[in-house]
Amino acid sequence: MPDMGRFGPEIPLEELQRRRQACQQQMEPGSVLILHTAPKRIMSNDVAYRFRQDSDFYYLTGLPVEEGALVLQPEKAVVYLKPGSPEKEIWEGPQPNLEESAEMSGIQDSRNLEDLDKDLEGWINGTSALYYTYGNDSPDKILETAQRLLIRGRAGTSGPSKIVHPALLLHELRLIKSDWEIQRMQETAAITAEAHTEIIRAARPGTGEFELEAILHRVFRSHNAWEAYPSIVAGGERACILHYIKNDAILKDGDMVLMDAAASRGYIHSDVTRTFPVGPHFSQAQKDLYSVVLNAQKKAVEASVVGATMDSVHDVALDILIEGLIDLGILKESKEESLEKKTYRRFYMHRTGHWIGYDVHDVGSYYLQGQPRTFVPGMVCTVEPGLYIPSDDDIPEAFRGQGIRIEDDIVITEGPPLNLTKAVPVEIEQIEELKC
Ligand SMILES: [Mn+2]
Repeated sequence: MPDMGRFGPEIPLEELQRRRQACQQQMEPGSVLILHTAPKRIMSNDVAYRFRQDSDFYYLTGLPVEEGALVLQPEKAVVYLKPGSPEKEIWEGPQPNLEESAEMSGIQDSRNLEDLDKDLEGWINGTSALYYTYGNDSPDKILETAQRLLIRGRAGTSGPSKIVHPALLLHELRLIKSDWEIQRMQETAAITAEAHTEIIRAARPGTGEFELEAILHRVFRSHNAWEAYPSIVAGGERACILHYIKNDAILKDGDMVLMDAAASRGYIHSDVTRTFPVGPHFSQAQKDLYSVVLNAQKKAVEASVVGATMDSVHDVALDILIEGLIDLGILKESKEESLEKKTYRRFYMHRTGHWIGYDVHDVGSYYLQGQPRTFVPGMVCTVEPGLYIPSDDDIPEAFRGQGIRIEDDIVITEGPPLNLTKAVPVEIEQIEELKC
C-alpha cells in the first residue's frame, strides 16, 4: 500500500475534547446537535473542487473526511462516517477507517454513515432543542425527520421543541482562540511574511501580477499551506478595485502594487495586505498617502485592546484617514462635515476589521443586543484601513488612481495587542531597502 502520510490526530485530542466539552456544557439538557461534513462541490461535469471540510465540523472533530456527521448530546458524542471501499481506494486512496477516525477525533463511538438514517428518529424524538445548521447546504433529511416525528404524535413521538442555529453557541466558542490556535496562527503568519517579503523584492517594472501570484503559491505550498482566499495582486489603479483577483496585468514603473494575500494551513487562516512600489522607490505623493494609511493602521492596532470594539477601532482609523485626506487636499470639507455627510466613503468604503480563525472572515457575532461587543482576550481580528483615490478631475493629479491598504492580524490580550503578522515589512524604509 502506498505511504499515505499519517492518519494520526491533526488537532491534539485535549484541544478537541475541550472544544466539545465547552459546547456540550452550553447545550440545553435533553438537546441534540447534528453537524454534517461539507458537501462535495462540482467544478464542472464530473470534476469536483478540492474538498474543504465544513469549519464547524472540523472544529469539533478534527476530521477532514468527506461524507459524515457528528451527533452531540450534553453527555454523548457520536460520529458517523463512510468507511473507504476498495473501489473508492483505487481512485482516491485509503480513507481512515472507523478505528483510525476515532483515534483522530477522540470520539470512541464511531459508526457507519449508513446507520444514520435509522438512528436519526431516535436522536431527534422528543428533544428539547435541535441544534442544526439550517441554510443552503443543509440536508433536508433532518427537518423531514423532525416533521415526521411531530405529525406522528398519536404514535407517541414528538418533534424538537425548537430548532436553534449552532452559531449561537458554537460560533461564540470559535470566537475565543486557545493558546494552541494562536500558536498555529503564528506559524501561518510566518509563512505569509516569507511570501510577502520575497514578493516585495521580486516586483519590477514589466513583472506580471500573475508572476507575483506564482511566488505566493510556491511559498505557501513549500510549507504545505494553501492560499487562504483568492489572492489580490493589483498594480496601479487596479488597487482601487476592492475584489480585484484577475491578476493578469503587467506592472508599470511608478505604480504601486496592493497585495492582499495570505496562507492557510490546517484551516487556520491569516489575512494580510501590503502596498509597495513596483520600482525601487515610492513617489513623494505615494509616500504622503501611504504615511496616512500607515499611521491610521498603527493607531487602530494600538487601540485594539480589551474593552474596545470593532466600531471604536474603526473610528480611530477613520479619524486619521479623514485628517490626512484634508491635509493632502483630497477632501475639501472639514472633518465634522465629512463625518456627517459621509463624504469620506468615496475614498474609504469598507470596515476596518473582521474576526479571523477557522474561516478567514470568521464566525462570532459583532453585536450583542444591538451594541458593538467589547473585545476580550483571545479574540483575533484584522486591522485593515485603506484609501482608494479615484482618477477624477477634482483630485490633485499626483494622487489619482492610487490605492493603499495595510492589514495585519491582531490578538486581543490582557496587555498590549499582539500583532501576529508584524514580520511582514510595512515601514517605507524597510520596503525600499528590500528593493535595492
Ligand atoms: Mn481582511
